[in-house]
Parts: sequence; C-alpha cells; structure tokens
Amino acid sequence: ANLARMLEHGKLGGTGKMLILPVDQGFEHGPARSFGPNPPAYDPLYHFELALAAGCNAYAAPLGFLEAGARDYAGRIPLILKLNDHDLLADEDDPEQAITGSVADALRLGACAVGFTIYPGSAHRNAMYGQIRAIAEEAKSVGLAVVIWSYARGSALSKAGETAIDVIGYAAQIAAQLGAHIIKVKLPTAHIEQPAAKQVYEATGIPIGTAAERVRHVVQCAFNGRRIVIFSGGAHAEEAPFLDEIRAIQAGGGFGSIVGRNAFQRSKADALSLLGTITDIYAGG
Ligand code: FBP
Repeated sequence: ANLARMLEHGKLGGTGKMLILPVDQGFEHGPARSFGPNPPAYDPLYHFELALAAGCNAYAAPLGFLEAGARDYAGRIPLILKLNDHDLLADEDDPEQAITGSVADALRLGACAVGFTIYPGSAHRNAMYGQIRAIAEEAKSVGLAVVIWSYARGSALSKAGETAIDVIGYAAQIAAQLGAHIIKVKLPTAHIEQPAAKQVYEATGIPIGTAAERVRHVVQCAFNGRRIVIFSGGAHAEEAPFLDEIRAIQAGGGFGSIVGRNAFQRSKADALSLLGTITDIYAGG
C-alpha cells in the first residue's frame, strides 16, 4: 500500500513512472554548497512545497528535514526517511554511512518508505549490506517500502568505475538482492571496469552503445524490470543536456528520476518548469 501511495501520487500517478525530490545534500555535501545557489532552499519547508508544487511522487530527506515539516505535510505528499547519511568533512578512500534514523522514526513521521545508501566498492560495503538487511526486515514488517541508493564508490573502483556500465548493473543487482522495492543508481557510461565482465560484454554483444541501451541493461540487471530502477539527477547541469538524459532514461525503459540539485539549486519558477518538462517526458511513454 505504501509503494502504491508513491506510485499513485503526483503528476505521474498511475503511469508506473516516478519523479522523487531528494534533499539530503545539506548533510552529504554541506549547506553552503547545496543551498547557496538558491538561498530559499536553506528552509526545510521550501522542499516540501517544491515537491508538492512539482507533483513529485515523493519527497526524500534525512530525519531533521522531515521532522521540520512532516506534521503539516505527511498527509499531502509521500515521504521517504533517509536512514543513513555521509558527510564530506573527512576525506576517505572507503566511504561509509552513519545510521541517522530508525524505522520507528519513519512511522512517527508518517513516511511511506525508508531510504538507505550502500556503497558497493567500499571496504565498508559488507557492514552496510548487513545494516540494510536488518532495517529492510523491520521496515517491511510494518508495511514500509524500501528504497536503496546504490552508489558504487570506494578504493576498489577507479573514478570512471563509479559509473561504469558493468558496475552500475552490478550495484542495481545488489540492491535488488538486498530486497529494495525502489533502486536508485547513477546513469551509467559505456566504460567497463571489471576485466572479467569486459570479456562477457564483448563476447555476447550486450548493447551498451547508447545511454538508452545502458538504461535498459541496468533495468535488466534489477530483475528484468521487476524492481523499480530510477536514476539520480547529479550536479546542477544545463537544461538541454539534462533533458537528453531524461529522454534516454525514458527510451531505455527506466522508471524515472530522483532529482535534487537540478531542482532546488534553480529558482523555484525554473525548477517547476524543468520538473514539469521531466514529468511530461515520463508521462508520454
Ligand atoms: P542529486 O539529484 O542532487 O544528484 O541528488 C541525488 C543524490 O542521490 C542525493 O540523494 C545525494 O545527496 C546525492 O545524489 C549524492 O551525490 P554524490 O554522488 O555527489 O555523493
């Protein structure tokens, strides 16, 4: 029922596609970097209003931001409580996340789902897999959906490897095997990181030449479309190339996007215009 609440809400309600506003960047990247480009975004209520006005399927944030507005907004827009977070104050080759909320917090705040980041490729990945296993079990026992941010990074991967097609496909599969209902990954490139995987891609001719083909392959890696795979927006970008990415996600059978900085770092009017175009693209397919 909670998964359906998200799928039925907003401008994409009933299409099977999703557009989610995530605002954990204040924690993940720092407040000035995140909200400086558009100062009204320092206010937590700004994001609830933005998600509502844009007709997003859901709004995702860490505990503090949700506590600031859940009392007034939980019945108006589906909420996803991010249960772990990472900051950039200490440099580390192998990042990990701190647990910053609980399933009980999600219920108290009227959330539909819990969100959790894993870092496949980090030396700490196994601890994160164990944490989400326990959290997902608890969340599902009380009817909450599970959203996994599967972000490949860490000393085992090159920088290009973080978005390599084989690595993103693998990250999507790991999240699906960990029991995610919704999986969030970065848009992959044509780079192949693992030598053993490269041989298979070359020998079998898996089509990965275009962005849409790569999206299709990542969806295939997440149980052949039986799990919802959405793609992250990334750093603030020019509108035209950003919308090309959205069209590629749509053409490749992706389920939608989770767009933070490209929304709240623009003025509200510009953000609503861009998010409106994104929903039009996804609604058209
Ligand atoms: P953006 O659209 O701003 O990229 O947000 C998506 C997101 O997953 C956020 O939830 C998270 O804070 C951020 O990306 C992580 O970005 P990075 O790859 O820079 O750590």
